[in-house]
Amino acid sequence: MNTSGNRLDTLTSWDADWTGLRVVVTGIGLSGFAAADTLIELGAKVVVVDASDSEENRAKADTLDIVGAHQVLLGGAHSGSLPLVDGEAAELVVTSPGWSPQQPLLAAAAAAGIPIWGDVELAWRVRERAGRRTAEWLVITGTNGKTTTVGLTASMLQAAGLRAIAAGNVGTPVLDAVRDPQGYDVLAVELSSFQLHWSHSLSPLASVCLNVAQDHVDWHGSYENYLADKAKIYANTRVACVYNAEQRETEAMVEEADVVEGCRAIGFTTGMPAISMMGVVENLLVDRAYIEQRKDSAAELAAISDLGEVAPRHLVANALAAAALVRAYGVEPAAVREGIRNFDPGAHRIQKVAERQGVLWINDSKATNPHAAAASLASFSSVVWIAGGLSKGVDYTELVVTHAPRLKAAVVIGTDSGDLMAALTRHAPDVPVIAVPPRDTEEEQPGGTGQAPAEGHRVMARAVQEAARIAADGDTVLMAPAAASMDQFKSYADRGNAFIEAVRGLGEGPAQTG
Ligand code: UMA
Repeated sequence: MNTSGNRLDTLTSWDADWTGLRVVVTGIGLSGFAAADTLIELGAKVVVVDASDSEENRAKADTLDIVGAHQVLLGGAHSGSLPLVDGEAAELVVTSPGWSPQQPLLAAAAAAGIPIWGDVELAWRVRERAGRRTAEWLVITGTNGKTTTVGLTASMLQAAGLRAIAAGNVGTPVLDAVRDPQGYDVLAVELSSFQLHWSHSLSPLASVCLNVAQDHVDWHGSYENYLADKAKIYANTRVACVYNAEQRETEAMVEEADVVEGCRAIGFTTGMPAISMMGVVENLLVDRAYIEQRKDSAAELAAISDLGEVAPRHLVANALAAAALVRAYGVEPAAVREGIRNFDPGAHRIQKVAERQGVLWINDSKATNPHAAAASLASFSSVVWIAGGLSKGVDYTELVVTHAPRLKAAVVIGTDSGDLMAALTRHAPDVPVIAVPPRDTEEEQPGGTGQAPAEGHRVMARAVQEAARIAADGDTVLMAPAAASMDQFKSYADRGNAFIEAVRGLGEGPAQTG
């Protein structure tokens, strides 16, 4: 029986008594390292576990040893059972988001009744600290558009003269933002479904779930579990729960959420806004939620053209969601507009790479699930589609059925693309499919390392050559894989860069015909 419950209940600020708390931290990646480092600084007894004994992890382990970790256990042998901390059972596990609940160590902790927090839960608990400002949190989730929206939100806050940063799943662990010595007025926090699963007591000022579609089914066990974790974004929200008025599921999540008394529901739509919504009127982004005369008028926030030359509908929706969050904090319309104008959407999102002999080459490596790939496929009419990767257990039927008519051919990469291949064969039988095998023996260098990233770049080069053979004037070669990248690349950015490199390589000489 675990008796630490009462003690953990008192741990709600940096200045609480964390001394000697026995904690196992799982993972030594970005979030695990930040969690272990924080807990050590707080005086806890920390054991860190990670299945990978890589050189990078060993260097991190050395650093944690120096600052005072009790023990760092690297290698597969350690991640199957819960280690003791200084000879006694752990009182708490703080996990990295990539660790799924089915992972044996976490399953053992749960079975023993030991509480499991994510790094975000820990960050929430330590956000208040004597002598430092406490940042408000605006939290963002959704299957797609999180990173863009969190960037837009931070940009609008900064335009209002606030000290703000985009943190969380976007890349900077929330604990790093919380521990920043200068402190922040507001944090724009991107939360993945994994991070939400391991969060329990967050009470943000405003929250949004941008949209939902199938993703990460393998981690969560089912789509229903995934939705339930996404819905946690709204729990205990204090001022505004922002939902997508064009997707009923997100509104239902708000209706069912347990929020703080007085919290409002604010919708966003790319059409005409009803009362208590942000929306679009004659190419203007408008607010009909936070103004007094909302019954019969709306306030102009920005023009759609402020979002750039081409503003696809989902980008307009993301900007409206971000505006709804910052307006809940009290940011003025002028700063919303300036924040939009200052925002750089970043690479790898429907990014034009080249136009050669009438063929448009587009990198949408950020399309890591079918929902995101559908949005980019819909933007082009005759497509040679480069797709495949880590499927994460999603269903490709709808994507293939909907977009088969625009496919000239599909070039399939990835080590886990069986379901995608099957969907293409079944629902797009007239579309030629070229499979690029994961390991191309012809190109394997003797003595090569065989490491995933190098292999990925070779596979992408071959896929681009195949696409170049098929594409003709008027076609678009679209790399929108509808799958994660980690089977063959370091990240979606690495995959995008491999594509860009390969396309540029085509320009340097006649396309090879393989
Ligand atoms: N590990 C194990 N056993 C496991 C799983 C992982 O030992 O079963 C170890 C790995 O060897 C590695 C460490 O755990 O050393 C990695 O932990 P992690 O996968 O949680 O990754 P972090 O480096 O901590 O990065 C995490 C997020 N990663 C994931 O959720 C998978 C990053 O989001 C996030 O930017 C970072 O925290 C800071 O908050 C990335 C992501 O891919 C971008 N997110 C997914 C997405 O956007 O779809 C959810």
